[in-house]
Amino acid sequence: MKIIKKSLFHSALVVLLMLGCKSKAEKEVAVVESSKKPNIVFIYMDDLGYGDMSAYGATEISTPNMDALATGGVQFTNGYATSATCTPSRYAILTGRYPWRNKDAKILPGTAPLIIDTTQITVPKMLQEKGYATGIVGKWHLGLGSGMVNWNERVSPGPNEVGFDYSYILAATQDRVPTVYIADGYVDGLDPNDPIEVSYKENFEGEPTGLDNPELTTMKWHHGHNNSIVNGVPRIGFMKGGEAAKWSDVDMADHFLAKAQQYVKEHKNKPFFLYYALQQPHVPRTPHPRFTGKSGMGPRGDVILEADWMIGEFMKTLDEEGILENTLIFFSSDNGPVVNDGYYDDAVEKLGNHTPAGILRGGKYSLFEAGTKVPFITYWKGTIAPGKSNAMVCQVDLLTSIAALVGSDKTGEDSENLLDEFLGKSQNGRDQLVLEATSRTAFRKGKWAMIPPYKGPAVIKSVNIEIGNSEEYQLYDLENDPSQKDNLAKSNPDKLQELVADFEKIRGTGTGEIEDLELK
Ligand code: NG6
Ligand code: CA
Repeated sequence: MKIIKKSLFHSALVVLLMLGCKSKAEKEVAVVESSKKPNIVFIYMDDLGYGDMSAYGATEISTPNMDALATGGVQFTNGYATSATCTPSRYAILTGRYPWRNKDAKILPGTAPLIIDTTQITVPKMLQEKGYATGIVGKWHLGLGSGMVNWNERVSPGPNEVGFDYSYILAATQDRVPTVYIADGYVDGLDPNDPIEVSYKENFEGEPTGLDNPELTTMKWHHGHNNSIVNGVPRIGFMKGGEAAKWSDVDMADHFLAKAQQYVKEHKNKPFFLYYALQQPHVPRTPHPRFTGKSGMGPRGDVILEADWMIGEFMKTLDEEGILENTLIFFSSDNGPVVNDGYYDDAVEKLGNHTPAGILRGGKYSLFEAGTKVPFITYWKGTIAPGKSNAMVCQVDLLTSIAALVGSDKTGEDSENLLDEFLGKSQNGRDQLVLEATSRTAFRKGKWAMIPPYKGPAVIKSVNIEIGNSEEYQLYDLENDPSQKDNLAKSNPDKLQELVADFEKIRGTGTGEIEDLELK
């Protein structure tokens, strides 16, 4: 805090001095300066694993631009998404509220209604109140509208109704329809004579599908993903019309980068918040041809390199616009990694020695560490001193921490003020954390991880991930056993009791309705 206070004090002093002896124009400039708040940027990856960056130990792939954030900022080794899938993590990062409190915070179809209450406090709303311009570019996946959506009119409520002045999004995921961009609620490039229809229940007559027309696909589905075909890729869900508005998959990363850069350029003179939510390395992995084959690891590796390049270009823009030293960046991922997530895309065959989860057990969908422990970095050139931190921090903490930074009294229901940790001034972090994976929850306290018993398969075979189900309680000492090999529940009953009691205090005793994964 000290540095910030000092610089605010400094600018206030400058104002006073200037008011005394300068012309009117100069006085106005000085007043603007005095209210200068840092820009805040979230760079959010989709399914990037703890072991997918060289800064986090990857040796088979090189991510120099992501690494530059890690080595120039605070690199957290105990940083968590709240959840092992996308929608719940994205709910928490914006609301500061545990996603398991909202029964609708599960992987959403492209037709799902908005799951954030429009009266709920969110990071962008809190920042709007503090005079920030707020924008989102990239993946949304928090639902749109309040019932049946008509994609040919303005789609609302959506990001603009929960705090973003500007939104340029893909509605759900790259593998789900509608495969169009939505700009402030309107489908970008829609021809009114070719309206869009979307359904997750049944196909539209005469429209080809991955299931019936494999000859029309250039990417083959492995499980799920056999509905409407767009650009040769069979998707989840059915869609008709909207030809002119359909996105080009291979250009998506460049397209979002250009929007993010434009946003920065247009808002560089006021404090802004930008949520830049990249779509990689989630399926379908569709690198631009200039990245194809570059990783030697197939499309999954190629899109990680592509994303890394995008981040480098984005950082250059902040630098060129002269605002790098006035911008606090959070970099993270919404959940852990998955290799085969539903397409035959060589990810398994060409993985070689790469370990997307590093030494962690599990992956996306899992209550084991790899589900939620993700790369997590804060970067603020000139303000944050580079270093590593093993403080336990979570994306749910951003709301309250950022509120503290900008002088807002808003807090998130489950969001702790970890501003000092994020600025690299404290290594304390949270004491405890409830984690979620496909509607099941588990607990972290200190160095301990506890997973309560759950029925169901131990491994989701289609994706080949251990998701943490067991008929017995599991207790792991993460300091001595970060790969969770040794279940200490039986040998350490007191510790187990303590964690179960603390967990149930927060979570209640019922584990709620378990999401039907449909991954088999
Ligand atoms: C699953 C999809 C998977 C991915 C995931 C959402 C199938 C068989 N699998 O249901 O491919 O889209 O949902 O990923 O449909 S997330 O990162 O957005 O949570
Ligand atoms: Ca994800």
